[in-house]
Formats: sequence, structure tokens, C-alpha cells
Amino acid sequence: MELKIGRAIIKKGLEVLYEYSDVDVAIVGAGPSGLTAARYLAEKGFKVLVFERRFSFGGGIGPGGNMLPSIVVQEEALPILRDFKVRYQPAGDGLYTVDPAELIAKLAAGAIDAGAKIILGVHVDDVIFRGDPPRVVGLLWIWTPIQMSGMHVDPLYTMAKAVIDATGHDAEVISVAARKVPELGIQLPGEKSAWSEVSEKLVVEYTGKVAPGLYATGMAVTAVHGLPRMGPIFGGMMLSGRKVAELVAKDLTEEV
Ligand code: 48H
Ligand code: FE2
Repeated sequence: MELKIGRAIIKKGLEVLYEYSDVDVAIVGAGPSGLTAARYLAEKGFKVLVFERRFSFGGGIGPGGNMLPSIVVQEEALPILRDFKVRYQPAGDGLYTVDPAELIAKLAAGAIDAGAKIILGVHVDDVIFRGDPPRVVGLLWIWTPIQMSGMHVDPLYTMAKAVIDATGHDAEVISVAARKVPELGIQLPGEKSAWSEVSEKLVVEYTGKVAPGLYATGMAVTAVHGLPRMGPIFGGMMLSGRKVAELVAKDLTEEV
């Protein structure tokens, strides 16, 4: 029995890694923006891979508003909640409360059911560029526990036609690109102090391409464009995820 268990895991696990070493879209981060983008892209038929550093989904949704079991979403994002069959309750002034556990579960289920592959426990630590002007063609990744051990182990590659940075406040992928490929001219001013009303609109407006093949969604957008943060309201994150999916889908379709 043990032999069969071990072999089943090794065979399928390696098959998955082999299959997903080349994808249409690699999304880094399984928070609200990354999971939303994954669903809308997979739904359009793209081969979508989500790498998530933790062994769980949801990013900042769970800790939400100072760990209380309720988060807020504004009216504009209700169509997305309905797409994912997430329930909401009116809280007045165009705001709605949502159960964070339900949102995490249903965003992830929506992405997976649409055909996206989520691989947990993966830390993305580098990007690959080719050509002149340079264009993203892939990522380098390592298992999170190895990265946390501090031991130097060379990472593996995943090639992608488009990469979406959905890593949240630190815009980790874009910050590597800014540092290692200075000719891209990417600036990272970092987020500014809170102004929810303004930020929820700006984060969606500024969502998009940062360099050829490289896109920002969610809080990564605020870091790259120096926008104010918004606190525990999550509509902008999902609207940003849906918008980046539309932009990437359009770009990839036009490039073919
Ligand atoms: C693999 C990685 C890596 C890496 C990070 O933080 P998130 O929830 O990101 P968003 O942008 O979808 O949502 C932001 C939201 O949660 C939030 O913090 C808000 C609205 N804040 C407002 C405010 O004022 O504070 O998720 C990012 C995910 C996490 O799960 C990370 O573990 C993961 O990305 N991640 N995965 N490789 N290098 N870096
Ligand atoms: Fe946050």
C-alpha cells in the first residue's frame, strides 16, 4: 500500500509540474485579485497557473478587517460576488458585508472550477526577460519551506506568455523586475496613506501592464503607482482582478 501511495503522489505531482511548466498566464498570489483574475482568464480558455507562497488561499481576506469575521465590499463589485455565488448583506451607503471564509472558499473554487491550476507552497523569486525591448517570458520559483530555510537551492522555471503580479502590498514580482532589468524603467514609489474612496477607484483605473508581458493587479497596483491604500474593503481588489483578466486576454488574443 505505501509503495502505491508514494508512487501515485510522485507520478501525478511530477506530471502536474511538467504540464504547468509552460502556460499562457502565470499569476503570482492567490489573494482576492489573483483568484478573480484566474477565474475570468481560465473561463476564456487560457491555460492559467496560480503560484501561492502559502499552503492556503485568500491572501489578506482572512485577516481582513483586523481579524474580525466580516469584510466589506462596495456596490460596484456585486456582479463579481454574484458570479462567484458569494452571499452579501447590505450595510448601508452602498457597502455590503461578506463572510471572509466564504469569500476565500468561493473565489478559489471559482478559479479552480473555471480550469485554473493553483499550486500552493511556491515562492516566486525571479522573472525571465528576453528580447529588445525586454519582455517577460517566465518565472523562477522554489518551494516556500526551502526559501524559508535560507539555504541556497537553485529555483526551477515556468514559462508564460503573460505574468500577473498579484502579490499584494510588496509587488514582489514587479520589484524584482525593477531591480534586475533597469532598462524597463519601472519605478516603485510604494503605497501612500489610506484614502479608501479615492483608492478603490484608482486601483482599478491603474490596473494593467507595467512592462511587456508583465501586469499588476490588486495592492501591487498601489505600490507601483504610489496610490493611497484603502483598508479592509475588497471590491477594488476583485474589480482589479477582473480588469487585468480582460486586458491580458485582449493582449494575448491580439498577439496570436
Ligand atoms: C508566491 C506570493 C509571493 C511570492 C506574495 O495580499 P493579497 O491578499 O493581495 P491582493 O492584492 O489580491 O489583495 C490585497 C488585500 O488582501 C489587502 O491587503 C488590502 C485590500 N489591503 C488594503 C490595506 O490598506 O491594507 O494576496 C497576495 C498573495 C498572498 O497570498 C501571498 O502569500 C502571495 O500573494 N505572495 N506567492 N510568491 N513571491 N508574494
Ligand atoms: Fe492590506
